[in-house]
Amino acid sequence: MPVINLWAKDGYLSTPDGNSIYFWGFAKSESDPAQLPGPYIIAKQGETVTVNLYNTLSEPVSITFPGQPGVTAGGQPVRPQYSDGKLLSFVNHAEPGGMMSYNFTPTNPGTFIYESATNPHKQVPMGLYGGLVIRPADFKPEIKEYKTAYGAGTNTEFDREYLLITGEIDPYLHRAVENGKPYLVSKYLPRYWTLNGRCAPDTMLMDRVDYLPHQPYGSMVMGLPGEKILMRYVGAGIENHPLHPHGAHTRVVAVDGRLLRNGSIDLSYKRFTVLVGAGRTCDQIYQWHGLGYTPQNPIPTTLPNLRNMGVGDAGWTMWSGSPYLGVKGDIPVGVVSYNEFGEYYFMLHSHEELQITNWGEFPGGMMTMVAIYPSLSPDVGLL
Ligand SMILES: [Cu+2]
Repeated sequence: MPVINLWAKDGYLSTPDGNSIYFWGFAKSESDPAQLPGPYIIAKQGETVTVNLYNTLSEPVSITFPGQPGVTAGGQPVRPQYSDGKLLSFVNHAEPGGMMSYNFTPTNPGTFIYESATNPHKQVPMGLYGGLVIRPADFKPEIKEYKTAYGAGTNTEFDREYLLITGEIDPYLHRAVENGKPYLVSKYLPRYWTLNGRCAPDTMLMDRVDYLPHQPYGSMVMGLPGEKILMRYVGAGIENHPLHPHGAHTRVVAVDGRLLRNGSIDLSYKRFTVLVGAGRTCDQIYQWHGLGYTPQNPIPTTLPNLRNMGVGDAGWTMWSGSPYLGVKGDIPVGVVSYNEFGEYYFMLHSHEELQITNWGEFPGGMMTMVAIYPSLSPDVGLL
């Protein structure tokens, strides 16, 4: 039975334009830093989960688990909390300095969110949210037919998986909270848009880089040609985000943790852009095949001329010097190629274009890359 401890704390986020932003987040322990998003919770269908919330913030905090039936707090069914006749929390909360213990037994596999249910218009955008993945009861990652998002026989097998959580930040409102002033949601105007708590280009950095102690999760999607890459989108902000990866459509297999299937009829569908709504989740399978790609016939492209190779004045390029996946070719003298393995990159981003800036500066914000490698360790892309 998994027992997860979450500590509600404050800290400072880092943005690629050099800003430092006060936020609230969940930490793994008393000594770990608050993080955005909170620690991923991975549990199994039918197995009871205990989440212990320790509140170090100056106001009450609670956690709700949308999509999970029968959640209890302190052993009783959760219920709204009032103070002087006013609603304080949608579920039982931990007082400042206090704790609250929640229990639930997931009945459905899928991708979900967990988030604050106390002043959620303020506490969720401040960062009190995280992703929750429920494995199907028959999940067995070492057997292909049983490494699925929704159970054997549901056409949701995957080779690798990534959790991509969207969010936005209004730095003025975060500063107001830092200074003990009211959070006026009517003035909400985000300037930063995040994937797994980071703005591009930080989204493409590895997990747990030292210089982003409060933002441990990267969102670089990596895979091999033809692999089934499961992308679990979670909309944690209060805005909607039209996301798409380039290179291939995705097949949407579930929405809000519910499989798109009616009995024996598979209702999954292919889309280029998927709207990740506030509070919603969406599971999709991405497969990159290329235009006629096979290992024997790598890619039938012609070499672009030098001007179109993305060779910059700074002496760097994302061009490997060859049109073939995994093959390196000649590049101009003095130019550094970042395609170390001859891999391909496809952008994955919000199509609401202000959202791919950092305070108006492009590129940034809600953007990352899908990298298709010629070979890759099977350990990459596991939650
Ligand atoms: Cu695009």
